[in-house]
Amino acid sequence: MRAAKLKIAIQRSGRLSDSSLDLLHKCDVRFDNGLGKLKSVAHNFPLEILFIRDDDIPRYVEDAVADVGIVGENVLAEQASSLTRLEKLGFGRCRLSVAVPNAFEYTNISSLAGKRIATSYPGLLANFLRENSVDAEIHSISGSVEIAPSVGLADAVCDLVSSGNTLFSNGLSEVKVIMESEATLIARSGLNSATQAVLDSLMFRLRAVNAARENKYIMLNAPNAKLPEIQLLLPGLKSPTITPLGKSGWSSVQSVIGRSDVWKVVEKVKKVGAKGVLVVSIDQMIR
Ligand code: PRT
Ligand code: ZN
Repeated sequence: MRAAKLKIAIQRSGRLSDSSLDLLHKCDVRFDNGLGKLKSVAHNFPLEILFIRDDDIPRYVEDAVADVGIVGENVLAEQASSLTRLEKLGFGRCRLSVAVPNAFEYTNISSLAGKRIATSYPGLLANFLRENSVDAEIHSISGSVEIAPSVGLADAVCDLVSSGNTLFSNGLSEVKVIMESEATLIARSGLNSATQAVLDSLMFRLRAVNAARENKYIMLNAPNAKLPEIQLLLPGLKSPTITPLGKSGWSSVQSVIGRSDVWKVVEKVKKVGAKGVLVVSIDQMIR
């Protein structure tokens, strides 16, 4: 009997492609992904990777052509997809926002009444306008939404924003965030038990990689007299590892800290008397 393979659909070429590939590689799944490839089979894990357009990913998963997929929450919401969201993946972060030309006199969302709004997200925009009882005209376009006001096609836009540079360089100001989004792992229901087991194993790795990304490993040397203070600053997973150094009266302390706390913690341990502080990345972390 052939071993079960899990089929994952990821974006072929676009903003989510590199991070999706990177995530699989960090999970130690090895495969070739030559340019233009539509499909690849992993060498060391029972996974088949399908490379497709992001908008088609939910449909591929619904139709059981793929078992799981990586796609932006914005695409799922626009397609009103009811597929199971297994895990937020922490990349492809953006927001769907309404933006208006700088000269537009905007006070609140009622200012959009009677206006033409260009968007590639007509479903989400329509819901938003309905929920806020604003009657506006939606112009559905598939790309270059940001130029619609300057060419006279619309009075406002509703588009994805990450850095805000595109809006800025087109003389538009973001006035209302409709939704926040990030890449998400989705799955169809009803996987057979063998395929589910492969998914469980991939999820185990994926969560370990994600947890690791949020944390750093810190190592430092400290005078023994300062250990109680340093221990309070470095709670670690259980408690820090403390081992004596060759030099008497000194110890080496090792611990895991949140990525966003690194600089704050490093400053504090330094003040308390730590020396030789090293901060390193973690590949996988299992709590
Ligand atoms: O060809 P395919 O259909 O697969 O790709 P696509 O062109 O439809 O999508 P792509 O690759 O542009 O985006 C894929 C996914 O990335 C989106 O569905 C979002 O989930 C996510 N994402 C994250 C973004 C952005 N950030 C983003 N900034 N998608 C698009 N943008 C665009 C936005 O539309 C605007 O044109 O980038 C511009 C704004 O960027 P900033 O940085 O100037 O604000
Ligand atoms: Zn697309």
